[in-house]
Amino acid sequence: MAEEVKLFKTWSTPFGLRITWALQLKGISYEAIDEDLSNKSALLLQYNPVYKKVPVLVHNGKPISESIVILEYIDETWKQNPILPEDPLERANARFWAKFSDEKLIPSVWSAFTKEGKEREEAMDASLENLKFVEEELKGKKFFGGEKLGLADIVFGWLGNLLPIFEEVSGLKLLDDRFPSLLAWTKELSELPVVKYNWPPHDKMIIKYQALYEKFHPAK
Ligand SMILES: N[C@@H](CCC(=O)N[C@@H](CS)C(=O)NCC(=O)O)C(=O)O
Repeated sequence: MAEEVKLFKTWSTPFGLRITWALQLKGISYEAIDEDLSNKSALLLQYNPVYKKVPVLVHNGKPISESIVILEYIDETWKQNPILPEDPLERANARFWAKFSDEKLIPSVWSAFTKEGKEREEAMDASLENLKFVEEELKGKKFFGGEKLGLADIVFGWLGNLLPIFEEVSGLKLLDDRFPSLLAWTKELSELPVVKYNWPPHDKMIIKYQALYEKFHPAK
């Protein structure tokens, strides 16, 4: 039976980009459906009634939500070009860092982008502290798991495209030469064809996040 793979996403979502990379790494053909999050489709609401968010992967009519869950599903379903290592300890490590990205680093960076005054300073400090942990983990390595792109790299991909947009729009600087290993990692990542050819357009991202920034920081 021919497989049917659909990916509900938006043009800009870093969470959806993870799935695009994974599907393309595996060489899976799929249909991409771009949602308008201000007017979510009935299908999206049907497929992800709990979170009502993208990305959603629909494989032969069955929906899977939450990007890290989807990545693991993809890896278990299509075995070629594995994104999780064989060794249980290494798998646990990849999952640990993926969780750290979404539960610690993203909230701190998001607060630095959206808050003002003392709250922003605290969020910047927290972000820098979190980035230091990542820097330590990447020391002496090309990717999180070693020589090859894996789960943690895919999950941290937003550091390669979204963080520079946040920095450009807000004037805040997080990723600089205090983090040489992280900078080298973003370069390695962005040179991979699967990554390079799928970045959302820079100018469009600036317009989107400039508008968002202004919403959080209205002119006084
Ligand atoms: N934890 C989710 C986060 C997904 C997420 O936040 N998606 C955003 C777009 S970037 C969304 O669909 N937001 C719609 C909403 O919050 O109503 C994942 O990893 O998939």
